[in-house]
Amino acid sequence: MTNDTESLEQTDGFHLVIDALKLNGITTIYGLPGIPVTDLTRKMQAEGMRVISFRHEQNAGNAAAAAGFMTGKPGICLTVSAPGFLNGLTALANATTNCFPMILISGSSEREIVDLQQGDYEEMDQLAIAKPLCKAAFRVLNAEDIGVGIARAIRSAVSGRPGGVYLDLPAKLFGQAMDAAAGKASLIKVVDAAPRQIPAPDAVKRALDLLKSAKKPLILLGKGAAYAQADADIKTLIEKTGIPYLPMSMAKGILPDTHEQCASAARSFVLPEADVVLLVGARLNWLLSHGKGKTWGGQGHKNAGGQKFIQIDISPTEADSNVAIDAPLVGDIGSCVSALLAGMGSSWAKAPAEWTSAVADRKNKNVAKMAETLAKNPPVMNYHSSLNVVRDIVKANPDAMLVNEGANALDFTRSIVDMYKPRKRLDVGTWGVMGIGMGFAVAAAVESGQPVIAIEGDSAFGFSGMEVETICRYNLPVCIVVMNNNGVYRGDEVNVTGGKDPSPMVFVKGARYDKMMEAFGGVGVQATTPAELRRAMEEAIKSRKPTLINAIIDEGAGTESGRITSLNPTSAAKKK
Ligand code: ADP
Ligand code: TZD
Ligand code: MG
Repeated sequence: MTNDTESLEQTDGFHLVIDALKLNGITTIYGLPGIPVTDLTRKMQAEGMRVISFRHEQNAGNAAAAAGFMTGKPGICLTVSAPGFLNGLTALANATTNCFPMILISGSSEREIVDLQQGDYEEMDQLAIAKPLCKAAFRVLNAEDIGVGIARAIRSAVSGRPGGVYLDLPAKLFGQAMDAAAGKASLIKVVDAAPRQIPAPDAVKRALDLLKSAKKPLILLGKGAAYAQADADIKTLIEKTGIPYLPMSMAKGILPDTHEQCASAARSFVLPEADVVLLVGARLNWLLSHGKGKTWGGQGHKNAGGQKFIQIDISPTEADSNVAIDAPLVGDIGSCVSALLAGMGSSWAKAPAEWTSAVADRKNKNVAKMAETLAKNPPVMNYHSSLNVVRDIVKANPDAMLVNEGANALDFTRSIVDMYKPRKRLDVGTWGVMGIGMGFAVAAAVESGQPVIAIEGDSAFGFSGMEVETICRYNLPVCIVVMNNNGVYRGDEVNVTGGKDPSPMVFVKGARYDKMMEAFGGVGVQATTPAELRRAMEEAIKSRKPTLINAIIDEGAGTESGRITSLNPTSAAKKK
């Protein structure tokens, strides 16, 4: 028997996976080889894909997530079964939490043996384990279904609220042969993977009516706004209305942080004072004190501050998650913002001058105070004197990517280092997770081609530090600055018992992280002064050589948990 699509040539599962990804414009894979995906990585490279091979799957997964955020296409992480899969799973769950599109593709062991729990090599029911931790999870058993499996994974990752998707590919699938023409015909090129979602006209009107009534309006930009790539319309909205705005950490740079309407330096003034707040791709989660409490001018920590909220979000169930949302605007940010602009027409009144000048006054005062602090040059570097250098370097290199993790190293960098362009800042995100550093840095370099500056707490760096070898192997233009204060939050704690073990919070004193980079052929520098740090960073950016600068920071300069000390539980038990 013959039919139209039959030919003499054959293809197999390996090639159908590769062809399906390439057909959908996916040409870079972040992963770690081993049974059953070793040959897949080789064949991917042979077929012209870029395969970035990591030392630990969590870092490959974080790289895929960052790629997803930067490009709007799902980043792909490829792992082996059971332990490799589990190593990648934290990154998948983190991507889902951050609303970043990624697909974790893991090889898996023989279904028959796994399902009877007969003890296969790396046996695990991966699909069942992944399901509650991501947006969607699929398994493909037959080669002719690979096209559908990859199409469903792509759509699930990027449509609606983006997130992580798991795709389970059992070992047997890769070797399955089928007719080449039939295989080609089985592949799907996904059309309009993230369709626009136009907001309802009555919802737009409700939002505009509320905004018009505001005496003290405020716009809050979240990382959803950065992800949406609607930069020009967002800028027009802000400038046309004259409303002060606050960028969340990864929304920094949608407009330059130096923009006159940026209210970051007056955050604690504008949040409780505002009467109408327009949220653009930002959830009222813990990062915004759940929209209530003192931060918002509420009496106690459960009391709302009385603000009215307009919330633009693609997820229809986000509104009212923490406080009442008066005007939900459900749709994609591009469509919602342009609908607001269209509805405003040409005679929209600017935000009241009384409000905008009060915000400007407060901001200017705080900026002047900060400038004084930054100009100080204490004998041992602290967060301010070192980050003052980073601030200048980023200003001079606005196209560079900035990766940032740690506690004090995160909080001070976020507030001191201005960003000038959208989607240039990648950080610990919604979970405040340590370990994203080197994975994000690799993806930032690979996806943008620009120099990457990674500002890392010494503890934070330790979670993914082995990837300095990956950075050297691929010769990526990454400059890591380890803010070395000898510990978690601070380096000066001692064991209160006087025993031999150190405090749980501290590391080896005087550790030379720069030598780690030298071990793999990169440039290592120890910097004890701002001048040394500046020289080393300038050289790293110019040379584009993998560089690690061990920046010595006063070990007493940090505070416990940085800005979120209050989240530490304290005992209510009465003590004698
Ligand atoms: P941040 O931490 O910066 O405050 P969040 O991660 O809390 O930001 O919020 C991002 C929000 O953006 C999520 O609720 C998500 O549903 C939404 N979002 C993501 N992409 C889009 C988009 N293209 N259009 C509309 N909303 C989006
Ligand atoms: N583990 C994971 C995966 N994520 C976390 N957030 C933590 C542990 C707890 N944690 C923080 O929240 S910040 C931090 C840890 C361990 C490290 C802070 O130390 P650092 O930064 O050296 O990175 P500073 O500059 O010393 O504060
Ligand atoms: Mg530290």
